[in-house]
Amino acid sequence: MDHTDTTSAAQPLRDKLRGSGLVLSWFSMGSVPLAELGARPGFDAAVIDLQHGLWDRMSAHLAVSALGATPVLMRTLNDSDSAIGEALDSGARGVIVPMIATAAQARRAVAAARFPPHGGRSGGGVRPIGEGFAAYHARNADPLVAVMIETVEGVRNAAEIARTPGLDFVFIGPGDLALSIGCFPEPDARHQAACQAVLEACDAAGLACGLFTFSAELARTRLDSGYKVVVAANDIDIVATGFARAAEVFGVKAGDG
Ligand code: 3PY
Ligand code: MG
Repeated sequence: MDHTDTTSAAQPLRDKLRGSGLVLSWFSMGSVPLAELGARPGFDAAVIDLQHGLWDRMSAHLAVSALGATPVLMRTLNDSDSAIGEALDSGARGVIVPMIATAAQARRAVAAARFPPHGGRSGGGVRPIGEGFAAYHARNADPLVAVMIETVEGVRNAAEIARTPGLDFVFIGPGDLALSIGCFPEPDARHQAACQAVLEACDAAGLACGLFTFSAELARTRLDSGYKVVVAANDIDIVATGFARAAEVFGVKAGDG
């Protein structure tokens, strides 16, 4: 499928991926107003995390409305056809599919996001039908698809995964990768080498590579070192550190009653 379709709703994100990269905000707490506030500074896209976040189907749908012009990507619950189709039915511009370890899994994820004849996605859903399915289809037949490499097996297969036709980027999950390598919670040289191997595999395939970053400062550093997708802020850390900082002013430490 042509990835320079100017009528595609995902095209502005694809252009940024090829240019300066994507700086994301990330939302796990299942709160529509929190996502609305957090997306206001104007990051390139907001991610609604359906894998580890507290979102249900309705709140994820409402978050897409509340975020208005901010493009939304959904991190899906898993790599099943139904999880990918359901996430896209919300009106999201694309999906980030977790725990992909093989090229066959990556190919299936891409196919699950595309309508026939390019894939197997079922047509339907409140937003697509409400918009008028023909118009929806014309703009959303080619959503952004990213797969997460976050296991030792995924790193081993990174070169093959990165060559998956129709894939927009690979996204590294550093936390799960550390668990898989056996160096959680202190990533070591093996972790660094694994991330570098994935980045190089993507470079060789001409594919953008991103990774989850836990702070804006780290996001900036990673962007400067060749990664094309980073997370500037996530709601759990922003809320937790914000309250902790306020408590410090009063000399209150975590655990004080
Ligand atoms: C990981 O670090 O494993 C992630 O999935 C980040 O969200
Ligand atoms: Mg993970």
